[in-house]
Amino acid sequence: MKKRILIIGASGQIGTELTAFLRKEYGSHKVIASDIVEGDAQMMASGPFEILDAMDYDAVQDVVIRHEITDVYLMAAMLSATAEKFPMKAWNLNMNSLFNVLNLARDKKIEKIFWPSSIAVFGPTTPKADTPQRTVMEPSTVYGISKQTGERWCEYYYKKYGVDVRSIRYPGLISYTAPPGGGTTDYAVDIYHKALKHGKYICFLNADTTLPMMYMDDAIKATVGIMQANAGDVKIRSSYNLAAFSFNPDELSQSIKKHLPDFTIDYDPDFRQAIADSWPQTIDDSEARNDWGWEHKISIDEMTKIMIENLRKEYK
Ligand code: AKB
Repeated sequence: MKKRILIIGASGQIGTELTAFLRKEYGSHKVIASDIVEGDAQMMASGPFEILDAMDYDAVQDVVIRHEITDVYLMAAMLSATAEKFPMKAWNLNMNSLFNVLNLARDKKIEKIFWPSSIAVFGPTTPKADTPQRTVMEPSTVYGISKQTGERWCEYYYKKYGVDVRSIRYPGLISYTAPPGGGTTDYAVDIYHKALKHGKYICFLNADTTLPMMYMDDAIKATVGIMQANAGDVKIRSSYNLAAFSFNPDELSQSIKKHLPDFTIDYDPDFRQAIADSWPQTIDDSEARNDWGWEHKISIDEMTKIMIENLRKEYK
């Protein structure tokens, strides 16, 4: 099978792990990583890398043609907290990058697209518990508005032009390799670093702020899983709800205390509290489970064990 993959935004939190996974799965030379900044040493050494601005249509097209790309994973985006500070920049990045790849697919220059959406598509009027796939969606953040709009465009390009675009609504993602950048769920990564480094953490969300979360390995499995699914099984072409578990900062701190009993947490909520308060607490992802066989593997406590074991090496 002639598959050649381009990852746009490969140097970020998800892109770093996705690149490593896809290079193992398909062979290093078939997976071209790209970003506006270089990736980590492992990424740069393990396969081709292109400096690429996701908003520059000609540059994206040039890389696609030169490397005979079939599949694009568009991971470049400005996340919720940063987007509130730079609304127009966030809108331009999140929308223009999507149109660039959708238009390349419409014009038959690529075959398949993965584009991530987010739980941020939901808003304060959405039911918070077991949030259904289809429900009230009135996002109140710039990031959420861009993701909801992107979902509508994905479905439109699928129906109107037959573009094979696939998407999932990521919850907060936790990993120990590349750091997250500018999200509201970032505390759930930072807390592990601070727990190991200082034994304490000051959280920018309140103790009882429950949000949907997932360990990165499961998120990568879902991402590659939906891309490998038979086209007929991918029935939703806007974006699929996806879930593993939900927790609040207090519950996460209890999980950390099982390994670091002296760990303490304090709370000093900032503007990100309002963003978190507008999002669901738990997600109904039964359509992803039924349509293309999604299942998560890793629990909160398993995640904590993995995070602490790996980050311990960094803070020795
Ligand atoms: C963020 O917090 O902005 C992201 C997301 C939930 O999409 N992690």
